[in-house]
Amino acid sequence: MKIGITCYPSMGGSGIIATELGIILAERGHDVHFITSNLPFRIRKPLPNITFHQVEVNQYAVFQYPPYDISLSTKIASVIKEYDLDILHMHYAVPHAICGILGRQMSGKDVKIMTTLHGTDITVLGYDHSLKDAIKFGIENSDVVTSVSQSLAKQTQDIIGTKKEIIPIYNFVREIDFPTQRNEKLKELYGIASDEKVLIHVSNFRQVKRIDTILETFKKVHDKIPSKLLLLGDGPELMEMKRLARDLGVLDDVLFLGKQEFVNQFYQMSDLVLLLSEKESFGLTLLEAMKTGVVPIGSTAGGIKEVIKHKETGFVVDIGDSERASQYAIQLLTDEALYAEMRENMLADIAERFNSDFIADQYEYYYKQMLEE
Ligand code: GMT
Repeated sequence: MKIGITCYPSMGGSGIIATELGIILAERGHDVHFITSNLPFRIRKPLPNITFHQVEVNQYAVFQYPPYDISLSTKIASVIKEYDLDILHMHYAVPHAICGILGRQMSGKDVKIMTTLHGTDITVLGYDHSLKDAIKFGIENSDVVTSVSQSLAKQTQDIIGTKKEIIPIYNFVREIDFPTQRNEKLKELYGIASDEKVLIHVSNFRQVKRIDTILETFKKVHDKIPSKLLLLGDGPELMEMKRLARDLGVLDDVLFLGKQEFVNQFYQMSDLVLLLSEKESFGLTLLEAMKTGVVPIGSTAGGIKEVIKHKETGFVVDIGDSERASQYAIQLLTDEALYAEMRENMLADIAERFNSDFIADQYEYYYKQMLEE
């Protein structure tokens, strides 16, 4: 099949999933065309059947807001025509689903469109009245719509008010990128003593991530157990969270490490991964850490409770409940047998439910189904 893929190419879960899926499809022999503003950052090696088509945005002085959406649609139309695409796979509803439909119309070809919803395109932007109808249009005019969790599928129908079928297909990790292994030596490199436990959180530091709850949880753990908290990522909450860490008296033991490319290495020195968000359609960071072998504690938000099986592969707590999160963390960090049992369950569950080939098969199945219609 000849497949065009559009996503946000910079760091972020939706871009990672779109790129990794494209790589798997290319490895399976499909012709993959990324139509994006920049080269997706996970493409690090030459792959013969992957082509990158850069969207160039006109910066003409009259434009207060350069028309990325129009340029993207035009590029999509030209790639459809030049390469005779069969499928367009648009990741994230805004503006990509809508641009896919416009691009198809401009091309005059009958290319099939799959849209994958990732999270805030529905749970945040779906409440914005300047966008809601456009999102609905994008969803209802796509041939197949998928979401990264069952929770997001349900929320989409409720928030957007559509009866369109939304098919949940979970995210996945490329096994090769996140080998299950520990690397104690890295702790030394970051000045972490060998007897200290390591907690990790990776995000874009927005309010929905509730890093305040992460810090409050860490404070309670730190009071009982020698430990460090690794915070990876950057975003609007960063300065405020540094202030909070100082107020809680844990600043010296919280390592603000900024954006990092090789997150897998940080997971390899971690004992627990925390994701206590207030909205989270899936939480790809959990899966990456879990595949590495790190046991998770998440919140009940969105799809997190589909990723973590409570008391079986990790723990889930109510949003904002740092007390309960710290109790579970202390339990896991002090009871080796419990930790080992959960880790084993977790690795087995990931291999079964979030296996990259198993997930790619599902996308391929719906591609074929669209073409047969
Ligand atoms: O919607 C966002 O916050 C950005 C988006 C992204 O591009 O990383 O994150 C969403 O998509 C990820 C990949 O499917 C999911 O793992 C994240 O849970 C989801 N974020 C939220 O729902 C807040």
